[in-house]
Amino acid sequence: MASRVDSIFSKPLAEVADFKFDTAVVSVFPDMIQRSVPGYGAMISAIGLLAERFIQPESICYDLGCSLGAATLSMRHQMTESACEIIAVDNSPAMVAQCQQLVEEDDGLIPVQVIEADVREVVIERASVIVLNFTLQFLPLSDRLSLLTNAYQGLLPGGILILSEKLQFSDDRQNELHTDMHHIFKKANGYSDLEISQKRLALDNILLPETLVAHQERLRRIGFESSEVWFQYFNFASILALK
Ligand code: GEK
Repeated sequence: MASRVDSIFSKPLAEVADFKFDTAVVSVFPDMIQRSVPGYGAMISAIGLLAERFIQPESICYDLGCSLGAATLSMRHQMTESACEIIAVDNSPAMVAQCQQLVEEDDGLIPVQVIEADVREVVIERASVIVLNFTLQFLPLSDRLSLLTNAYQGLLPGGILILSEKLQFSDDRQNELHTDMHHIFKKANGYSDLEISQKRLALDNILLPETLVAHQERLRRIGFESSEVWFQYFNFASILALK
């Protein structure tokens, strides 16, 4: 799919509404996420490699908050285990429709089901790999424990959770530094100050980052044996949690 260039926030808006994963966002999403999330492409590639390492026979890989299925397709093309499938879930109808089309156009052999649903309502079972690539951060804080508990319970022994999130830091100077560096990253990728500040406002109420310690403590309380950061670029990190 030829992704259009993201210019959604390029004109001054009288009022900046909360960000929505709608048709306009879907049409520019690959460009938007590449230019906004430091290390996104590297993480997507590595998710495929991790899935290949941890896939178990006759198990399921879940991509929760799949957007256009980048992690799904990366896993599909790396895994050689045949008797398994991938379930990709998103609650944005526009994302799901486009993801479904991309999966159909893709030549991978592993079956992929694309489901329009809220990740909080998905039954997770026989999972060897669960991916939450920048999705948990959009859920209310009070819903995160139950989603991750559900994920833990649906994982097979030896299964993994890949949890990528924008991070907050407990030290104010670190917070400021990483926020600045993220903006410098976006500017280097062609976004203007206006685009950066309007997008930031649009995400203010809906993207709620937590600290690494908060993530790791919750994962430990749920039962994950260990969780470590395997990738970080400024305030964007990915955690690998082992059951
Ligand atoms: C990628 N993982 O390219 N239920 C289902 N989906 C949800 C929910 C929910 N409750 N809340 C948000 N989403 C992708 C990128 S984007 C991250 C993930 C970003 C979905 C939402 O519709 C969107 O598609 C996705 O989570 C977040 O690897 O844009 O920063």
